[in-house]
Amino acid sequence: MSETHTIEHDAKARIAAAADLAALEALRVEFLGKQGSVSALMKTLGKMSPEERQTKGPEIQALRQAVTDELAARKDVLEAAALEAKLAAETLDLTLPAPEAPRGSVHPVSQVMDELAEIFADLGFAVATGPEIEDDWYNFTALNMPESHPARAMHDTFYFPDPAPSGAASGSNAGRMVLRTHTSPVQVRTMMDVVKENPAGAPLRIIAPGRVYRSDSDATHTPMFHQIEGLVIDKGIHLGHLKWTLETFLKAFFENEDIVIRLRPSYFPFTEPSVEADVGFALVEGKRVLGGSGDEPGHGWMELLGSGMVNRRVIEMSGLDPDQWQGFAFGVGVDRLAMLKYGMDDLRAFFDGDARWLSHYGFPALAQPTLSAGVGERA
Ligand code: 2NL
Repeated sequence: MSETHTIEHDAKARIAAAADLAALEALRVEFLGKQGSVSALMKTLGKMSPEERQTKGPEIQALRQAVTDELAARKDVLEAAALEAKLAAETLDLTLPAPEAPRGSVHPVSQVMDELAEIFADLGFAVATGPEIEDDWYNFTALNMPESHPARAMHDTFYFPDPAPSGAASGSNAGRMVLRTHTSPVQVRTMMDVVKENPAGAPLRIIAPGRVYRSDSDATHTPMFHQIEGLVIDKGIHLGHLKWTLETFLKAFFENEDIVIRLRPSYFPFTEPSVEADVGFALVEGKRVLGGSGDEPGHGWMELLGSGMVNRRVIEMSGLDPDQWQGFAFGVGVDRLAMLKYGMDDLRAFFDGDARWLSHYGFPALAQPTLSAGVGERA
């Protein structure tokens, strides 16, 4: 056998036996590298006679091509095998559960606020927010509570010590800053924004949820608590609209079509007439179960929220014409709603930050309340 045949035979056998890409690369250097055996043969061409080169030339070129092809073919096979091995070693089982990790929970107050936003969004209400440190005017005066009004004392307000820099007449509360005692000032601000945008006025449907503050602390009162107020302004609004809205909201919130409410005359400076809404309950094994008229034997009425037709003086102070625009408003404690719906009996535990309480009463962070899935579902 000629030398080219010997080399080709040897190369084919060893390339076929190369176990990995590194071994194959060593063979490439051995045959085709600068000092390689095929390269050495190429160099002999120069010293040959033209006749010899005529026959040996193509033979050596063919050898070089054959070895190159063998190397490339083996490389493809080895690379495919390497990829297969890598894929087999690196598979991820995407059906495995996520690893254990610290998990927070959504506080029942946040959950209830989300539920309320969802329920009222469905009724066409937008969510309005505003400052917790309020100007005395927005918190009281604009709500028909002049300085002499006993309701200001009724509210046990946290006043800031210094008058606001804008400077009001001394000896007056005007310009004084307070921790807002209700979210009504948010609604006043929203009405005034509407007038700024449109001096003739425009209809409005908002809820104003958030923190409010009163200097009051006992088993059933905390100095900070959560309130949600609702306000509808339009033409020809009457108590019937208020009653339907409250009934519809409470049925959706408690996920109970049997909820019955009773409106009872009351007094708030910012509404006229003012009505308190009671919700009927039945006593079942000593526990209050909401639903049905409270007038049946073994039933009763529970005071739940305050509301009324917006006082025309409030509409006027917000810059709207009270002969054109009417409205209703209501206010309810969010903490109280959460306790009633989810069965907590101690308000103070809401603000202790006890991790065991939070993991027991909290909600999964990824479970957003929706009307279609049920506003109060835990999973
Ligand atoms: C309660 C009762 C209420 C309002 C809040 C309101 C807001 C504006 C105008 C008129 Cl801008 N009213 N809000 C009305 C009636 C009752 O809250 O028991 N709160 C704890």
